[in-house]
Amino acid sequence: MTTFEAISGRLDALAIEVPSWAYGNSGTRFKVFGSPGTPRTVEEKIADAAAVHRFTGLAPKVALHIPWDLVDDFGKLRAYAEDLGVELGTINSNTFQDDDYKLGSLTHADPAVRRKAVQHNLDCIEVMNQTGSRDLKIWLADGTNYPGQADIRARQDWLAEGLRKIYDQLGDDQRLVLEYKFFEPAFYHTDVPDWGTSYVHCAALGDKAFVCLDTGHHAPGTNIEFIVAQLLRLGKLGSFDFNSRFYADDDLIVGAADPFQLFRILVEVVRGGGYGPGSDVALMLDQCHNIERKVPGQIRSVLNVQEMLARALLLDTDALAKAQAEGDVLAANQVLMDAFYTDVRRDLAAWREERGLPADPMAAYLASGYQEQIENERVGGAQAGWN
Ligand code: PSV
Ligand code: MN
Repeated sequence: MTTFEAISGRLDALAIEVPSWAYGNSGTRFKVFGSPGTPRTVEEKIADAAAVHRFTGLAPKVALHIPWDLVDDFGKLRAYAEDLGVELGTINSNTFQDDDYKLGSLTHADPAVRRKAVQHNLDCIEVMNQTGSRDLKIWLADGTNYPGQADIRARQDWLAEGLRKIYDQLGDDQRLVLEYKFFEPAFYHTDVPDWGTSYVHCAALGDKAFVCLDTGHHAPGTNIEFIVAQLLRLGKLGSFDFNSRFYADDDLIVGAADPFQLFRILVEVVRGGGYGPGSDVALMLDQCHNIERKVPGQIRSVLNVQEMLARALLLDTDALAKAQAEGDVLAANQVLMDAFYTDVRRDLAAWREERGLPADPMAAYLASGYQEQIENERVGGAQAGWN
């Protein structure tokens, strides 16, 4: 059995990217509840993200969504973030909230709409040049609701053409990550529904294109760790959007619905070289806090990732390989479960203290007065949300 002491140094490499929109209001189609202290500006979102990093030491980057986080001067925003101790991360383009995109964006039958969607992504690359971001993340709401509604084959060709135009404008150190999702908002077909479709387009584009895996974007029961293993094997896993779900794309706190699944995913991440100083895989969150407070919601999320990562690192890979080679089904399963069932919470508390972090980041946040401060200060103005 591997000891915590043996793996504790490896935990230092954990750097999670939090989404700016997690700090804004969100909800379902039934209701979006406001909450006291919700940011009104992108600067306030970044301040909240910086608080998560201050208390946990785990979240040094914030992902932005354009146009939700559009500002006049991204160089200034970058300096603002850096002063607070965080960097600006992935730039998410948004071709799903404009009336023109009702029937598609990069896959729309009208070339003018396709051009507009391409141009928006090129504008996002310009933002990346100013923020110093590496990744452009593209998720398309494109799809249809009824059989026969559109030419699903032609749409793949238009998609390939549009992605090529975007890809060709990437700088040498920039990447495109293409996120897939099996349904919603479209209910019959989606133009990038699965990892295979994303992989096909990324492989055609070249070595700066990668697949983005959002854990909430699969049919129930899908073996996500297998997809992780396959994409790492192919060298095409670019990033994660971590969240958890009970039913569809619930965007709940990571590890809340199924901690064992999170563990199994992280085991394959570690095994496949997707974690650590040599890896370019971005560990991002994509979450919404509809009813819980948002900053502690993010703190809980990053702590859950750290906890399951520690358990994944504790896996006795030699013992596992031996049992697998011997075809010892029960022993192999036991080795895996031993790591999963290991309670690392006290060890992690000590690990944090050794690094000058609060042993219990959640308690430290709640005692810090930050929540009361933002609730008192952020009065008036329009609370941020998905607009
Ligand atoms: C789509 O459901 C998605 O996962 C994409 O990443 C979007 O950009 C994001 O949600 C917004 O939260
Ligand atoms: Mn996502």
